[in-house]
Amino acid sequence: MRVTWDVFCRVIDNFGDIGVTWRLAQQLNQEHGFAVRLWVDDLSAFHAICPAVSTTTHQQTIAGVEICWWTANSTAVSQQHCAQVVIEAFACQLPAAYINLMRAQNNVLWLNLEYLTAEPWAAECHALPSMQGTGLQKYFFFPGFTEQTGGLLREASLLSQRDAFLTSEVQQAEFLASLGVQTEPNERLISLFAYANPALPSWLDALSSDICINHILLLQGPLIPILAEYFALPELQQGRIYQRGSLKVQVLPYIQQENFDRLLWSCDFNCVRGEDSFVRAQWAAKPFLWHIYPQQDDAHLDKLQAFLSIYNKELDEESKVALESLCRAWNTAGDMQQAWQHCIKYEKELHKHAIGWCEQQRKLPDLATKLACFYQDWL
Ligand code: TRH
Repeated sequence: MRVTWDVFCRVIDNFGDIGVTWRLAQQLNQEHGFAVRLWVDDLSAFHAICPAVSTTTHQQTIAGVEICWWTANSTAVSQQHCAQVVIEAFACQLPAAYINLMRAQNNVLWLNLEYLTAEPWAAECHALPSMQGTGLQKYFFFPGFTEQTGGLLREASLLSQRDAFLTSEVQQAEFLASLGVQTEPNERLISLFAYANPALPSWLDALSSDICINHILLLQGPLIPILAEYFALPELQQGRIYQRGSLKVQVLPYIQQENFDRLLWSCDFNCVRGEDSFVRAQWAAKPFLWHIYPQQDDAHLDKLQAFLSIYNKELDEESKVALESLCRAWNTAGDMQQAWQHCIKYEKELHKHAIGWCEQQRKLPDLATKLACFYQDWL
């Protein structure tokens, strides 16, 4: 009998919650042989990144994972048996009826998968149990960048797939053509995925007065109206190229999550956000700029600094200062024009560094493997 895992996901906003849990569910099934159910309360967000998902079906199986629609008034959860391992993603709060099933079963491993942070306290809290009012224990599982944390999501074949893709010009050209993208020699290809960002226009000014062409591939999201305003247009059409000086902008459609990596691999520079795309940019091993999810009281700025402190450790002083200024400008509505012009001088160093960081991180066990080992040890 296969060990059963239930992963619960509430889509708070955006795609990160489903993005992370969907990758994790597939990996637990495909690489570790577990029978995995993924409970999701919002199938439309899921459908946007995985078009095979039907938004009206209560139970469906995709890529070996049973997907269950978790609705507020649905009794589906309470009618089912509970799994041997239960992952509550990002403190999404399990239904009371399900917790009762866990109590009745009496030998269930209950884990809360936390948000990713490089702050040192994550390692201190990782894998700690906490007694719940119900008498059950819940363990806190922190993804992270060190041996002392729960690792990062990384499929076993991800980096070999990346390397094969990058050595095949045909594959790269076919992939970009499938998105309607044609590139000219010597263009800098930039993916752009971020929250509404007041620093964007000053960066666009810098890109438009550059000596090389900067071709932005703009992902779906709140930057589209900001770009439309920049070009003084009511809206931007998908696929069309908008140009100002050395800046070219092209809006992409939603990309299937499995192709999201190919997009990052194809670009020379990636702007990512949140949690999942942020991690994927690190596996792409290209220079990147992170727009961190904004939190109250600017708590995210500590999180940003904690990451930069470990990411930049091996970077030479000049590139480090330049990259940190750029990241701060991007995340604090600063002047991107100056910060970019300075930082891009170190493009080669930053690329080399991104490769080194990726090599360093790949030596650590990935999140799904760490979870599977944790379960084995718990038994
Ligand atoms: O969407 P996000 O902003 O998610 C955020 C963060 O996870 C944040 O920490 C959390 O608190 C908040 O959600 C609720 O960014 P993130 O994490 O990069 O997730 C985006 C996912 O969407 C990622 O898996 C890539 C995927 N995606 C596609 O597959 N295709 C697309 O076209 C787009 C735009 C996104």
